[in-house]
Amino acid sequence: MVPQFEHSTAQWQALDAAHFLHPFTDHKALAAKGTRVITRADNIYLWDSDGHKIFDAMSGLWCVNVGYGQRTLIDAATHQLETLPFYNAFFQTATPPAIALAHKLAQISPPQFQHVFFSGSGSEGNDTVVRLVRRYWDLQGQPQRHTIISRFNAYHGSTVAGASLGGMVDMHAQGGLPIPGIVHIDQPYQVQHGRPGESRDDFGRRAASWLEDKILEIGADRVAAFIGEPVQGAGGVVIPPDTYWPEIQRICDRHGILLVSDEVICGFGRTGHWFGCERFGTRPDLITFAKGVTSGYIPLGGVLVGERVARVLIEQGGDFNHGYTYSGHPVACAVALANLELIEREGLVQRVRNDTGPYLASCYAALQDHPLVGEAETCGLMGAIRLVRRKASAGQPAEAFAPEQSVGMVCRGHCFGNGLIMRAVGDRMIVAPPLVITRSQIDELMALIRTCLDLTWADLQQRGWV
Ligand code: PXG
Repeated sequence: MVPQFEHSTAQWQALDAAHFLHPFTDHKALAAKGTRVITRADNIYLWDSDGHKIFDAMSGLWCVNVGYGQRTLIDAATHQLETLPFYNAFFQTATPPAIALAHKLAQISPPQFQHVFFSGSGSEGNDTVVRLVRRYWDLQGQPQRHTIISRFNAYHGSTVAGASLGGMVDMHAQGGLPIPGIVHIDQPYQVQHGRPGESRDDFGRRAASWLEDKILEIGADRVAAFIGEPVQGAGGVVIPPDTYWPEIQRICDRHGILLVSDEVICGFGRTGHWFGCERFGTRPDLITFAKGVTSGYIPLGGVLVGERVARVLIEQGGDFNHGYTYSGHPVACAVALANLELIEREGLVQRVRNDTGPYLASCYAALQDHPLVGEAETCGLMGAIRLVRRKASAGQPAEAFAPEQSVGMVCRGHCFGNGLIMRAVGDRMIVAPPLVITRSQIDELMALIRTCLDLTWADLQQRGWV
């Protein structure tokens, strides 16, 4: 008998409040309010336990790239569960799905990547990054090259190393983070750090120069690596100017520092390329991946290891004392292979680059006329709208809401009420729909977004906030 999940919403909420501690949640507040229970999904839609249909414009949690209900992924998992549900990759063993997936990832990634280290999640992937870059510099006879530079407002996961690499100050405040040897520079977000009259390109170069300032402050011979998301996702879809990443690459090259691209969100087609580094013109030494590699059907993450690092690791030999029970889990790897083959077969990367991505961009450009919209911008199939109190006019910059007004949460409430999942990050409303979304579904999304913006505007007028 397979487990049956037949309860009313009220019963689920009572059991949930009694036993389930949710991630990143005020448990007291949630227990009082009652959790929302999602019971099934198809394509880009979800249904909750009351039967409401919901437009999932966040692909689950940035991961369901091929949409829900894809038969080939389900069959791949079922077949592998029947054949070999688990075996490990320790003690000189491997399983066919893990080997085949490593080969496939080498084929679809930029040419410097020929090796992969598997983990169970993006956080574990970034723990691997920390271990790997320090191991690399030890093997190079430069153990003092220990410090990793990251950025404020970055998200690199929630393990101790992941949260330390991340630049979320609220996370650092709980648990004495970051761990030693991890430092942060400001993010390339012009709204926050731009100067009056500065062009986007100039801002991008100036923001990149903060990396060089930090390297010189620490001493280049003490810096191991720089890590960044091509587009900061959880930070609010912060899309850097096109001048930013090429300059970061030049700075890393100049000082011999490893460049790590955290592609947990940007990988596997999200930006209209297999990897975000290809969109922004960098040649990273390591790529962290997770989420879209299996479209979230089953947990899997890892690190693509470029030849610069892999050759040292392999040729110098000696144990790398790191790994996880589920490194190369055969069911997860089988699902990933089916997922990547589906992305290829359906041409989803090209579709995002040439069709749905540009279409979403044009729809977002048309949102600029809305009184609440400061900026509306996209990259591939990621979109962000900044809600503002007053729009920019006659050389005056837009006026932001006070952070304590939490206008993003007000807007998110209207989205919830209208069957749309759009995330709020401060005053930024963000989407990242499944890559299978069609033009007509983008039209449906834009109509929902407009409705929710209108309702938010009316709500804020009533509160006297605009
Ligand atoms: N790197 C990046 C860039 C991520 O976005 C991780 C690492 C960690 O992955 P795991 O699999 O350990 O969760 C992530 C995860 C949000 C949100 O609210 C984003 C993530 C996770 C949870 C919530 O946007 N990204």
